[in-house]
Amino acid sequence: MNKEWWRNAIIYQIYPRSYKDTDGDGIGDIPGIIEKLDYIKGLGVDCIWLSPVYASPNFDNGYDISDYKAIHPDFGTMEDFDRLVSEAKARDIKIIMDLVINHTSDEHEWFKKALAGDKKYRDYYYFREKRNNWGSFFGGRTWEKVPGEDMYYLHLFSKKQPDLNWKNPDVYNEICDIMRFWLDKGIAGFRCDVINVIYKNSLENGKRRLVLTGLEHYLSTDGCHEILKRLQKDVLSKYDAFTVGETVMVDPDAANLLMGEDRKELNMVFGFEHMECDQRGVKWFKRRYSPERLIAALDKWQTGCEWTANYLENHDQPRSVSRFGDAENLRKESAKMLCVLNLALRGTPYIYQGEEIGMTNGDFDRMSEIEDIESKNVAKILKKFLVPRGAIKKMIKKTTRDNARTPMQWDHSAGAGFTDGMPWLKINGNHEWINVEDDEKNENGVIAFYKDMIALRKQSDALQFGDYSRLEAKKGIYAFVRKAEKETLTVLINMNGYSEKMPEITGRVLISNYDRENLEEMKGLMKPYEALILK
Ligand code: TEU
Repeated sequence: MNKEWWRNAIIYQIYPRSYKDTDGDGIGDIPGIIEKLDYIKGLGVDCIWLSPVYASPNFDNGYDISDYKAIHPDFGTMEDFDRLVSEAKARDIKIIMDLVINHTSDEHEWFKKALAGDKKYRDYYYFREKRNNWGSFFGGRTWEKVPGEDMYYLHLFSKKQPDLNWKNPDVYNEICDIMRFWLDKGIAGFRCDVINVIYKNSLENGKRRLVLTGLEHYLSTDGCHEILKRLQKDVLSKYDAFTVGETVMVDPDAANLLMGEDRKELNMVFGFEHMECDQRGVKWFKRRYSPERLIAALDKWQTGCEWTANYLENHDQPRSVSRFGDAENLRKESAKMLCVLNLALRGTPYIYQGEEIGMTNGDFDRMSEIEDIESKNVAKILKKFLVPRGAIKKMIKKTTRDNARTPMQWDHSAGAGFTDGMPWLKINGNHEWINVEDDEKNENGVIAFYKDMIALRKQSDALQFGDYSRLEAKKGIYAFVRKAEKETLTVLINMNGYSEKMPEITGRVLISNYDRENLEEMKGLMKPYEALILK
């Protein structure tokens, strides 16, 4: 295995809309990110993944791009972006951008021309007279009628996000050109949005499934592998650029085909199986979270893949403390435990903004406070099926992507230090006691723990590159060994919300979320959400 920079990098995801607003419009912006670069550097971050900052009508908050080479005015200007890259570089921080190429916005020039009847651009998308039965990722159907014509276009996501036709060589060339444009500006690579669904083999009807009928016609197709190889050869390799793919519905075998070192496609992928451990079929139908199921999914990927992209949060997922910990009574302990989990597994760790202070799910009271297009679509569908209002609200509140998108909590002031204006999404009331300023003052704060854990990881060969093997332990206790040539560390995590017997292990405590000096004081028991690393 080569030790490329991205293997031992700590990657921090920024959702720009919610990070830091400097002009009082209630929306985070690029100057805000620049302001916070020293903070980010201070955590020990090596690379920022920037969620979309491109021009967009924002129906899916930038994942619907109307101009790939322009910065959304909400976020600032191209000069601001260039300054961000150079200021980051001055601090030795790399930047990767979101590459959303399965679809464009319906307000993209290409689509507008296509709608106006321009043949060339019609072929950039999928226009058909007959619809198939495919289901959308956001619920409902995937074909939208073209006004005034007996014609429909395909959209796997919202109707504001028409799918690009990757069989068309012009589309390929356009995207190559866009990638070069940003790489020439000095970015280090891309996070590739839903990259394994871009190439549709056929538009035949799919086998009926509870969710995502049609999947077999576009999931990780040979055409997709082919495109990824070509992008690597024609563009990415020329810049030595890094890619992490967001890959839906893959298991480790499928993931390996997208990222194996010999495959020359992607460097790593985000899997979803561990994020699906608390759901039945679809994420809206939650089942009781069980640590064993989460551990099983993580272990499956750790053993099934040479390398993984590790994450417990992102802009699409509820907050991890609320989901896998106890946000009420043991918030800091759980946040620190999840930090150990995320950073001690083999692979590259991704930290989502706010995770480093243990931010919790949004405290939404009313459906009208929800902004997310997916949640709104799903609520509409549930209503059609006569699901009672209360039940809909409960489902949405638990699972909405807005849980992760509430503004970053910088301090306890009214605007949370995020904005002086009206925030675009409700600020969590708990910013009064969960915020960067207060946490940083506390030597037992979550941030301090993150810094320690990142520092520990950086000087440990075992944590950065070592092998992984799981140890036998009680239910809900995740015990594993990371072993490098000259170093062996044991990671012990009680993911239960209750005390549990600890496995028989000896060693010196390197880090502990309960401030343990040694193992003897534990008397064989691990406290709820207790995590340690031993040498
Ligand atoms: O997400 C793709 C995706 O399939 C899911 O994460 C999705 O958000 C949802 O949870 C399915 O139920 C990516 C982006 O991360 C997301 O923000 C975009 O909305 C989506 O692609 C479309 O570009």
